[in-house]
Amino acid sequence: MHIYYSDLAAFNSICTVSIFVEMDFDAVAKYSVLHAKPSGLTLQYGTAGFRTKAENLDHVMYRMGLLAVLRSKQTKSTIGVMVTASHNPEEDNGVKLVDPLGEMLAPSWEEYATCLTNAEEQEIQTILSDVCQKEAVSLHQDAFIVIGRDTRPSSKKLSQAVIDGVSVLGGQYHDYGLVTTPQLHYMVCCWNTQEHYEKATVEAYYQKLAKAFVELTKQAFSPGDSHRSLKVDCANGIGALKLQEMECHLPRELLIQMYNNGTKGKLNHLCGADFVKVHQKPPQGIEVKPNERCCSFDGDADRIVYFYNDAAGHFHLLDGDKIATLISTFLKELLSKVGQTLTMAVVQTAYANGSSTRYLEETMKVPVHCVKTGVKHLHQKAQEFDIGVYFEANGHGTVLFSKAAVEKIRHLAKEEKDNQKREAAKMLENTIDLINQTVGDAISDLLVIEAILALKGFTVHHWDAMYTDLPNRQLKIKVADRRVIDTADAERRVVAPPGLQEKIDGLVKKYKLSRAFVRPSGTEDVVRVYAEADTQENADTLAH
Ligand code: 16G
Ligand code: MG
Repeated sequence: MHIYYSDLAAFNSICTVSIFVEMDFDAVAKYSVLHAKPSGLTLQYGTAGFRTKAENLDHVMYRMGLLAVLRSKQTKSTIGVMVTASHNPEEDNGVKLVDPLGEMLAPSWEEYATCLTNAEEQEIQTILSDVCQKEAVSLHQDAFIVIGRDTRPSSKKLSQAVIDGVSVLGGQYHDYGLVTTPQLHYMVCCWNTQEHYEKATVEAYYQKLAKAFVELTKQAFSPGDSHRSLKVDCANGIGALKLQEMECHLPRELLIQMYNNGTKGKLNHLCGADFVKVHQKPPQGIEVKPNERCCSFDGDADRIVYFYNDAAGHFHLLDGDKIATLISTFLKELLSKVGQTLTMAVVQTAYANGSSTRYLEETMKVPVHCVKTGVKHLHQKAQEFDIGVYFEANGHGTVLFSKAAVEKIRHLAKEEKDNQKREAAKMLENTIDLINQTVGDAISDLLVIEAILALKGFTVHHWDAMYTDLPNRQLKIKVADRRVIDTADAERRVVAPPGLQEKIDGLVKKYKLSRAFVRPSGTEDVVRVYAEADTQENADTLAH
């Protein structure tokens, strides 16, 4: 692994011998001018970091480079900076910081990020000093930052601005260049927990996943079997490049055909997981034959949804809820074979289809918890269990295994005398190795899902038939100030403005199997509406 120093780092060592002891504010100021903030612009570190038009982000990137160095010094760990705007249009971009174990940035630091981003140039110094003081950042401590970016035309230049910020504070860095968001999260975790994870290279990531996939599916594929083929819509994004690299390591029994690989279409335009989920139809650029299993990644490959058209030409979506159900059913079956009483739960948000919740609780007898929208909330809740399966309906999710559960499973996979139990434990062990536990990962999730379907001998139709989604509708509405809406109970109830919840309750009562909520978006200046009911017509009317 090489560590790169930019010319700025060299500049620092010449200009300020004392860089590791105190901040070189002259250099910070000099480079702040080169990464000037457009006047009057205010941004907020939201659910998934900063996101806006790429042309307004140069100063944000530079300042996030600065902040990443302080966070790295404070945590005495490697910190990640990912340049991406996920499923947003190509003209947008964004950035988020990744904390030591590959998780989202701590909330108090989100506030510093917002404050630093909106500061005028002459205030930067004070804010940096304040953060150091409040968080007891030791400037003597070394800082190491890993950086990644998606395929947007603006990403390369913006990640250079991050590097400027890192270097001006004397931080060292490694630029992974083009990677998926979950790959960068995984790399951060590798750097900080080297005894548990493989080497912090993208190649090692492929090898680890491929090995686990081959081991897990050993019994599923027999020689002479026909291929299991899967069509993947890569949203014209980074997922195409990285899935292609992954594919070289996979067994030939799994035939992956990639579409929207970025050579023709525009990123996220009429394709990708968000498009498919929101519009409930197949993406452009892919020919969907009846009953063919297809899936869509989003622009930075941290979400995946499956879909197919049935023989009558009807579109079927298998979203994050269906994925959570498939995975948790599989895990529960293995756990009962192993004969272990490990706690397992599924974590969802208010967007989870009512049918999925009912199926999990009533048929599968798996406890379900509902939390606020946003990966960090799901991740946190899932950590409370030996096995926490979390998915947002939009297709972002993963499975977390507690340290104790991993140890127990690995021990059984080696030492258990009963053949059947040992084999089940081995399958659990391979599932642990196949899943990216740092964050939702489209490539890793795809492999987990394909392995389970192959092992169960399931077609996409079998999987879909586990339960039937209630018809639902999502709308977004522009209002003067979305912040007047305040919610409680994991966003399922409105507490302000007064009277609104009563009105919603009154409407919901008019329909069967109905449910509805409104919440202010954390990523766009809109209010979101969700409604479900017994028929599509009723769900639509209720939402409107
Ligand atoms: C972000 C979140 C996603 C959430 C979505 C909600 C992360 C990494 N991503 O994309 O989890 O579902 O925002 O957006 O946290 P909204 O608040 O605009 O509905
Ligand atoms: Mg994404």
